[in-house]
Amino acid sequence: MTKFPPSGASFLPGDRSFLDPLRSDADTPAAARAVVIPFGLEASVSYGGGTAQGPAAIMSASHQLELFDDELWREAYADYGIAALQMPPLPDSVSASLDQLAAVTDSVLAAGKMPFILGGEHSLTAGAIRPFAKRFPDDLVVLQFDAHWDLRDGYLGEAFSHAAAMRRVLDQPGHQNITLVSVGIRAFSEPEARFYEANRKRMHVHFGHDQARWTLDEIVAPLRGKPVYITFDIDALDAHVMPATGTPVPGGLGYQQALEILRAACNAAGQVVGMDLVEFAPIANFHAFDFTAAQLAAKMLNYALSGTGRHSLV
Ligand SMILES: [Mn+2]
Repeated sequence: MTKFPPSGASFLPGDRSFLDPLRSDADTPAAARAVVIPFGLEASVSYGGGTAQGPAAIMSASHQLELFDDELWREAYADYGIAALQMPPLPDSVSASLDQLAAVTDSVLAAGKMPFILGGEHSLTAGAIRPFAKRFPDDLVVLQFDAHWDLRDGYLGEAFSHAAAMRRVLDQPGHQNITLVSVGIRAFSEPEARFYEANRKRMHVHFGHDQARWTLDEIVAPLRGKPVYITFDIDALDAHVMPATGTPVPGGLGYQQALEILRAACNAAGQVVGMDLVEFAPIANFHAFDFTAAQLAAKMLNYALSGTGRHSLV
């Protein structure tokens, strides 16, 4: 039996956990189905920094969110329960950090709970995904929201760079059946384009420049009935909605548009097995963006674990 919480980690007390400390499940973290893992990895940043502070800013802004979900028309968190972990200090190297995260994610899954990692830079997904690849070797689908494709085979000498995150997900040793669905992509290099051309069987992409032609049905078709891991790089959102990120790119998703796709994805998936929200880099004294990131995180949990029905007023 795997130990839970995993060794070195502990449950955060209610007043430092996710959402309002006065929520009804604040004293029963062991019973929670969702486990928030704050993981402020920041090692391979290529432009603006600050994502190490992302998890703490999201956690603290989450205390200001309404517990009542405006679409589900109830305090949706109570359907599933939320615990948050205090992680041990990060090791020095990126690869040791990814090993640590893979071990923690594995223990959360072994306990029958859904891990939700708050980053931190996108390279963390390459570690987080390992236990999922092991458990769902035949049909795991990774749904990526991102401005960048992250398909480089390493960047600036770092194989586990944030710019290589999805490449590392797709080349998990022994796991060549992972499918990648990418939404909002609008900044990538020629080698990444060529990699896509050579791997189209495993990849579906919805480019930013094509937004007017996207349909929800088309985006979620590969997810139907499958185990789905959602990785949401916050720079998928348009830079005017979310400038608090290291490498913002114009021409991205609106907030409600992102929710609409998330809702459809959670509805289509056989099961959402895990999630991360990465690359949030808070801007000091500009709390609107902390709140946006926290609200997005809460919506992801509600859609994944509580349902996707709208305004069930009966
Ligand atoms: Mn990314």
